[in-house]
Amino acid sequence: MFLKVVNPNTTRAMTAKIEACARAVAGPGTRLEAVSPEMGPPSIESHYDEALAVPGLLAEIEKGERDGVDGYVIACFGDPGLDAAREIATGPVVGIAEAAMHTATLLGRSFSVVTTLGRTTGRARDLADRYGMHDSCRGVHACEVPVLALDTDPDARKIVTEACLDALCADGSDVVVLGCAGMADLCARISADLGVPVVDGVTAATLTVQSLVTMGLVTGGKRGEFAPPPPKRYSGMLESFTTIR
Ligand code: 2AL
Repeated sequence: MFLKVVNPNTTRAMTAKIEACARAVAGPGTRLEAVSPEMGPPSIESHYDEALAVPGLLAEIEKGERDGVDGYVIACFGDPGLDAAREIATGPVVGIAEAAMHTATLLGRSFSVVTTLGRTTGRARDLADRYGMHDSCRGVHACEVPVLALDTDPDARKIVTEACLDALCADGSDVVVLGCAGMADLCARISADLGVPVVDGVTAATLTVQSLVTMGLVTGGKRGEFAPPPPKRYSGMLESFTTIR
């Protein structure tokens, strides 16, 4: 099968890290491609960043359809553009927040999310509610390390680890969910250091979409809400997104 992991920000070093984490768990029969869109923000840590990341992300899904991709991962914890991507993709599309939260519910009664900046906690909370995690998600906490500093700040792992420990203590939860794709490479070490399950969404989403493709399942049977969007001519800078073939 052919899976495409889209990092919806344009920082290619982060995409390479995400690709390594996804490849580490993909099965031997899985071909995996990880990409950044050609346009968009270098990191996604506001509602504005998220909105402007979506067109580039959707262009990558559209390209994936032409390339014969069987399933997609959206590798940003805000799950940007997830529903729209599901409309235009033939196969399943899984966001890392939804995959990580669902995985966490299999590992304990409750989980805590540790994300980057405090300003992103509202979005994570909204997603937890949307995914029916109101009871399981005991808290969403920020480590206040910006997305790109996860790679450049020599203390990043220590700071994230301490935030995870604080979250576990404050919430009394069983599991930690890492709230950024840029934390994927920290997961195993933090889990070992804290002795609790720590879930990275890139890993969880890659394995989830691989399972869905293996099971031959597609979003909503590609009918109703998730059928391809009605043909429409888009204008201005969005002209290339026109859905009239
Ligand atoms: C993220 C993420 O996963 N990728 C990105 O650019 N921003 N999430 C976050 N909470 O900051």
